[in-house]
Amino acid sequence: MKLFKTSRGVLLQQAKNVFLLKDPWDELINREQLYNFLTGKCKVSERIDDSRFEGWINSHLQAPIGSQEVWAAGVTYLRSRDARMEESKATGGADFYDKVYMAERPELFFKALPRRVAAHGEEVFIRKDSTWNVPEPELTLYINSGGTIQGYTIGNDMSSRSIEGENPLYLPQAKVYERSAALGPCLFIPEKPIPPETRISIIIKREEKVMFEDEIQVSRMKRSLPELASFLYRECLFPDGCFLMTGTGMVPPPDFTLHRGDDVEISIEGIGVLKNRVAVARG
Ligand code: DO4
Ligand code: MG
Repeated sequence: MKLFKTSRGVLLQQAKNVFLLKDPWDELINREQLYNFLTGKCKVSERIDDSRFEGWINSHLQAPIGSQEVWAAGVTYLRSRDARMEESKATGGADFYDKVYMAERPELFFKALPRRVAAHGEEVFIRKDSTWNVPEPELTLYINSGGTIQGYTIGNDMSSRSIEGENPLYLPQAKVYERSAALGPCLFIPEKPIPPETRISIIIKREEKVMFEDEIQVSRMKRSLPELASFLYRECLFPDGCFLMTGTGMVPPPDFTLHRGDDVEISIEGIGVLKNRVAVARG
């Protein structure tokens, strides 16, 4: 099942049917058995025809987030560890990435307030004071207030490699700025947890030319998804639940940096495609 948040209401897609839900987003998704709750909703909600559904998705789609915080896990795939060790070699920060990859405690960091998150189709930003920028395609969990994973979406953890590479203590500036995160296009709520074979893929295009493409399976992640969720909930309360990006397994080669106007397309099997154009904030 998929939930699409639009400025006109929430659309629930189940197989070929689409229903309009009137519930406020935060209240709707913060459930212990979200899949079962939504199954019940299909029986009592108004059906929407295909053309109305498409129209709302094309013109009124929002990121699938209400008042939740967005957090992120780092160095959960070998590729992320290796790329970061390389970029911080000259400044002496490389060991930290290896240590966190091996440690029991994962790297978790605060990523975004909802207002900094781009929806599918909106622009993501690169920083004006950064010379080396990449998208990070990440399976993103929706965890309810009780700490259990209820849904999934696609996340883009936009990152400045030049700022992070200069000093790991600059991580918050490399990661947290206007439109440094994208989520969407929907919240996917399967009956069972997402399978480990699920493929995540990315294509970066510059004027329609493919500049970088790659894919990886979720099974290549070093940690389990519930393990990441349980560390995050150890000493934090999330009354409306929260979103957790689970780390990138794909990093473009060192000579690649994003340009204004590039298109980033991230796909995750079962969920869909999150597409955003790269821009620079005005001012
Ligand atoms: O260690 C810094 C951030 C790592 C990260 O964002 C990732 O591995 O996806
Ligand atoms: Mg990341």
